[in-house]
Amino acid sequence: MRMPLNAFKRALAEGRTQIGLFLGLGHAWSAEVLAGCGYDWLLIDGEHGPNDLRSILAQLQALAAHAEHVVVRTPDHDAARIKQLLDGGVQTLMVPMVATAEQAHALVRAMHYPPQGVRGVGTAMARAAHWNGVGDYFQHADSEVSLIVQVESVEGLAQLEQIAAVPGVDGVFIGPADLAASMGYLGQPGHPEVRTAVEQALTRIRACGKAAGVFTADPVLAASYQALGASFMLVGVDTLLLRGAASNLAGRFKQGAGASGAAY
Ligand code: 3PY
Ligand code: MG
Repeated sequence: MRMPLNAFKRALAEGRTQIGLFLGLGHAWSAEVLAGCGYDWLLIDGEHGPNDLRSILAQLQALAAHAEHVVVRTPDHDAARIKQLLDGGVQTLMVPMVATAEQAHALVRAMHYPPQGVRGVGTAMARAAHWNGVGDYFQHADSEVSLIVQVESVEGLAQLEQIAAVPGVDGVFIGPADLAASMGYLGQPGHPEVRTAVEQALTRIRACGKAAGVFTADPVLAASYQALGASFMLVGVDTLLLRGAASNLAGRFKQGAGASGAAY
């Protein structure tokens, strides 16, 4: 048995556009429903979504037969949790709240085996290695993992070039909601100053030669971010799609129904 290649990592390196969807419902069933809809990647959200290791594993299993690349967003920077997710078969991690190059270096170390990193060895228990069934696992494990760091604070923007330059960081993803909060505009990710900061950040990331990513549920904004060089985007959230569709249906029959809420 051979180690699967990380097609998403290659797409980011080659600048091929990757359109993705947030999975926040936290269940294998809904994750499987969303497979085959046409997205290039699906993000299982362990930061805000109601997920633990077992629910993430169940979603990975449900999505294994499908073409979408599955990325998992961690709740934090914990190296032990990162080890469990990699052992569970996640190849690409998105890590929130990265504000310094030191943090990015520590995350890269957590994802790599010694001597480059500090990832512990436990392939007998690892789905990623098909429980020692992948003969060449150690040859390829380090090169097939991929790290996306989220920069989403004023502090992080100040160190953007240094963060993007860290070897092992494959992409930098701007989080407009947290960035807005950090800039003093809590709940206003579409505020003109936040939008300008996002646009400048995307251009700066591209100038560093790294893949630039961002979330927006607004297709017009998504197109303008793409024009600025964003190559991987999250363009929607499963919870909001469900709520929006359900609210709109009710609105066709009942007055006062139909509002689907904010985009994120
Ligand atoms: C944010 O907007 O803060 C996110 O983390 C996702 O886009
Ligand atoms: Mg965020």
